[in-house]
Amino acid sequence: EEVSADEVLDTVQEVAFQPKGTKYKGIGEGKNVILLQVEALQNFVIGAEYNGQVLTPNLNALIKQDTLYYDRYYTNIGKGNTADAEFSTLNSLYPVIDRECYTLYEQNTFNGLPWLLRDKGYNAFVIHGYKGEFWNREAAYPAQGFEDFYSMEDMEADDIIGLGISDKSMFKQTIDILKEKKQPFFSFIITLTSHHPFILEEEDASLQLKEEDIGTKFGSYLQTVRYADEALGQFITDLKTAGLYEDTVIALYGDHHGLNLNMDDNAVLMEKYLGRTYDYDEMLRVPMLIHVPGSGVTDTISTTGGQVDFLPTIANVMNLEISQPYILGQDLSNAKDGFVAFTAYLFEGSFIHNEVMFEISREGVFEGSRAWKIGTNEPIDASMLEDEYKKAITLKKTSEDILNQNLIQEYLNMDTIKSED
Ligand code: GP9
Repeated sequence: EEVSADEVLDTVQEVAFQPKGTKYKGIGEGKNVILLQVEALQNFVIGAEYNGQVLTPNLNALIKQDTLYYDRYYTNIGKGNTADAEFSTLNSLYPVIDRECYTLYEQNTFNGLPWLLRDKGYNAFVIHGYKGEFWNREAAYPAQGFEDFYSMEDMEADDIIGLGISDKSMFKQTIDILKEKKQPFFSFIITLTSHHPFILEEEDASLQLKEEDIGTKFGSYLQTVRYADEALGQFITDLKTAGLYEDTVIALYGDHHGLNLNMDDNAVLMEKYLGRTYDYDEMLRVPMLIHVPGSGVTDTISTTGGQVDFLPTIANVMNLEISQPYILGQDLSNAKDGFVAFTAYLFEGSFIHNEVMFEISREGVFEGSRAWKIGTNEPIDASMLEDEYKKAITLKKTSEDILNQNLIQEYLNMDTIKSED
């Protein structure tokens, strides 16, 4: 049965209120925005070494200066993997498990990050080195607010790795595109090379793998992460050379896991590497950072959050006003209580609340669920967490109501009528 728009709004205000506070508000205001979604980038590689080598030297350097680094950030994708990571990030809504949101809600009205920046005079476009039609991106991007989409068909396919154009070539071509753009711009860039099954030619692979890791998904994954990090490092250097760096906010996050704990020998190899059980909290944890050159602001923010929180978080940094109420995430720079609900890889009702992870039973019912403390894997009595479980279900259900009834459109229309009166 359909819930009324008022009821949905009441629920949103009950379960997803915005924190008060103005920390880091407007520190990036007016600058260009480059948003990088990095394929399969998990958080455990950040600041880490493997076999005596630093895995992500360029990301580490970026985090050290002028960067807000959110280190308890999780992917909350649905069926649409990479595309749902985009969708949730741009709109602060939860995806669904039936199909990618870009197809299900292609015709809906949205008012996410591209629209908010366009309201401020930005030009918003996407760059991605794979087929434009994949995940229905080409068709879905106009409603998302993007004015242009540079896909594989629009770029030079001069260096192909795996599915499409290599990150190094894509970034090189991106510089040429950015140089031509009127500023301020919002460039959403989706990388590709660290895509499963993580295959690189020998000349592109610069890590020295241990004998026992050669040919494993774990070892190959690390190789492609290192490649993506090198591509990113070169991109930042090239932005500086092009005179585009100083006036550009660079935000970055991972879309989803690379190493599924239920596949290959990932669980065993990751446990060996991490020195503790590789569980869902680590598998679903991705880095997120907002780099504001010249801001003098460097901080690690450990409030739990997910892609659903990105929009309010960047809106605070860029001083953007979100004028419609259907926002299910919160500004992580000012929030104290962090919560994220999961849709894929775990059954609905699973969540992380601050330092506790809850996994609903494999039958999808509350009884028989498990919970543990993040970081130590110490078991926690899951039967105590029914309220949070209900909140996870409500958040998911509310997102579906908003999307199925196209409520953002209804709200924006109402608003236009009001202002015309
Ligand atoms: C393809 C890329 C990968 O365009 O974004 O998507 P995935 O298979 O990871 O969902």
